Amino acid sequence: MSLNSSKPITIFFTAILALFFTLAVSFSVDLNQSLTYLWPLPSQFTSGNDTLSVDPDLSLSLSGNGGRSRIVKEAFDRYKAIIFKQSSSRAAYVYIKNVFRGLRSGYDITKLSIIVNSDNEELQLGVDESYSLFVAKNNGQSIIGEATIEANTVFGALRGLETFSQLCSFDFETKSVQVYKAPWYIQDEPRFAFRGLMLGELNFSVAIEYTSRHYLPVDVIKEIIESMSYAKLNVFHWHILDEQSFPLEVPSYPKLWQGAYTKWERYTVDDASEIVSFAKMRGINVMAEVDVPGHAESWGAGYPDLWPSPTCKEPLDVAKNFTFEVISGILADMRKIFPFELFHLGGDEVNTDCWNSTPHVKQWLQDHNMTTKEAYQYFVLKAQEIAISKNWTPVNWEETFNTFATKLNPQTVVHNWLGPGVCPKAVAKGFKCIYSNQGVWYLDHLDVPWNNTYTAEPLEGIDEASQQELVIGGEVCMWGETADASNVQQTIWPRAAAAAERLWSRREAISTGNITLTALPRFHYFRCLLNRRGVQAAPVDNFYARQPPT
Ligand code: CP6
Repeated sequence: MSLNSSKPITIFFTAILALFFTLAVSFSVDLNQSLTYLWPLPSQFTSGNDTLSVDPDLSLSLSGNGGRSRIVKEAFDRYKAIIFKQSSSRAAYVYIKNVFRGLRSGYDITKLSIIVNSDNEELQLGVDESYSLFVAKNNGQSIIGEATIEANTVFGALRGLETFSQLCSFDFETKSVQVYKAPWYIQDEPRFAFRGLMLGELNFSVAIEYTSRHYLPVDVIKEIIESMSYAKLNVFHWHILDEQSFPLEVPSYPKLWQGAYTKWERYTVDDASEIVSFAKMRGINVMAEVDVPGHAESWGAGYPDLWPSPTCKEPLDVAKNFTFEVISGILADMRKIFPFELFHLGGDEVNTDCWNSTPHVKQWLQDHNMTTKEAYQYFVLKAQEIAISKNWTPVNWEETFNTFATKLNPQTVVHNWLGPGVCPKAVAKGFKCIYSNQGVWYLDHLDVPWNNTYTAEPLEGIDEASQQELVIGGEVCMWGETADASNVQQTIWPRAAAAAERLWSRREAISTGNITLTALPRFHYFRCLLNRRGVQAAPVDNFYARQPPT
């Protein structure tokens, strides 16, 4: 048998898991009671009582059809740096009769085997992120080795690497990295396909300090994406444009980014592409947003014709073809940057009053026999058509559904934010839905305690299995009014992690029991893990959200 063949390993895992679950049941061992410092909680796991040491020169054996994956190799190197931050290489070279025979280090785990069954590295919604992870003492007979991750895709392997890294901790007594409670048998997969974090177009302008949003440098965005992978979040929703600023380069309409705060606070096409490929290396999709027509005033800085008039700069001019030509140009250019199948078209907070008081728009409405509300619908549907023609599935904030549900393209993904109510209604009408209830999942609401974020349930009020399936997941939102590069990470974390577990772990596993016992200690631990990895996550019980979990 060779390590390259995955079948025996699968059978082995299944047998071991079956054995352990049988034991767990027959001895009434309540797995929830054994504290496991993993976040988010895997769907199935068993542990034991062994403590294993891990070689700082841990080697990677990557096999299977995905055995040449750069994504996995680079991730292994990143995780190795994280795991062994505090310990240096101490392995000894072993020679027998002057022939180099390998590394002898006295460590229990010297090799991590990763088997990736498929070489398909396309990252889309619903990609297989499952993995199994096995960490045990080598009994001298095992052909598996000490630590093994098996996954169908490279993205499952990434999730397995994250879990493996969370099992490893530095022990200050022995000054070595240890895995406690081995042997570990973990079989894991996400509950929801869409587990997002939205980053609002954050401006802090070097020049205009009174503006309400903040620009974030590319490196800061990368740090945020990196930290998302620690919590197994997988969609970075980039709310890149808004009324205050248009920072993105659009080659088809090169004057658009004159709407940036300053010429130093912009993203080139290359910057955006780099963010997308950085995210992909971490199994994270980037969903870009062009929020029309209500949050687009900044577009007119370069092309004032997009404004109905100098006194009516928002919503964009519905009466001109030029408006839709520009949207089409922006989306055509963005399509080359953003391969993810979902594209966000905004559609929120549209106040159409000034359309009525602008003579040429008023005339157009009369000519087309439309109310302003119908013109809002006309605008949103036209934008949807453009996105669909570019082979994108449109996502819209919930106001579009609330205002003209039946007219929306049936592919539309409805993005909740106004309280908890819309997903049950949207899925009842056959639409897909993303849960982002602002009362609990808007991270810029600093007064929301972590446990409210944690207990929020995307499927609340949805009982039919066929309707539950239409909730593709949820997303926490980091709007940029109150944060810039100096505090964005501590505003995102740790509460984004509370939502991340809600979205990854099985509902039964995390919804039962007293979360003070089942989640809080692990949550504290994860917060510290973020700090150790250089992420400036705020304390769990912060000044604004001090009330204890109930
Ligand atoms: N910007 C845009 C915002 C918000 C929305 N869209 C927003 C509204 C209310 C709150 C937080 C954020 N700042 N473009 C709504 C989706 Cl409380």
